[in-house]
Amino acid sequence: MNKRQRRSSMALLAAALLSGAAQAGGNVVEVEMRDYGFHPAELEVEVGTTVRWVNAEKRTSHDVYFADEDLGSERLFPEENWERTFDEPGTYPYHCRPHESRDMEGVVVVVPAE
Ligand SMILES: [Cu+2]
Repeated sequence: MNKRQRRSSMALLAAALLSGAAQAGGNVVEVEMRDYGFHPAELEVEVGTTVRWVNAEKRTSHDVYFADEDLGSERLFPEENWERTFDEPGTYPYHCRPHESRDMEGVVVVVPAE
């Protein structure tokens, strides 16, 4: 391998590493909690994505609770946030426990990475 070939194979390797990082996820997608709702309430993400729920209210606190898995956040006060990374494809419904009676709910649909 001469110098020029080596340089071009290094460039290919770097490109491969970069695209690999993108495909492996690592993206963060935000869901806003405001007006007693999740925005967007329905979200589709690729495996490996982290979803960050941000409380955008002025005063009200909320939480994020996945009842099927008995997993979720603590009470989130304005400007606080909570994250979950999704490593398995599937449908993940959740709701806000303090406002279940107001139908404050959402769903994350996790699809395989392309
Ligand atoms: Cu709530």
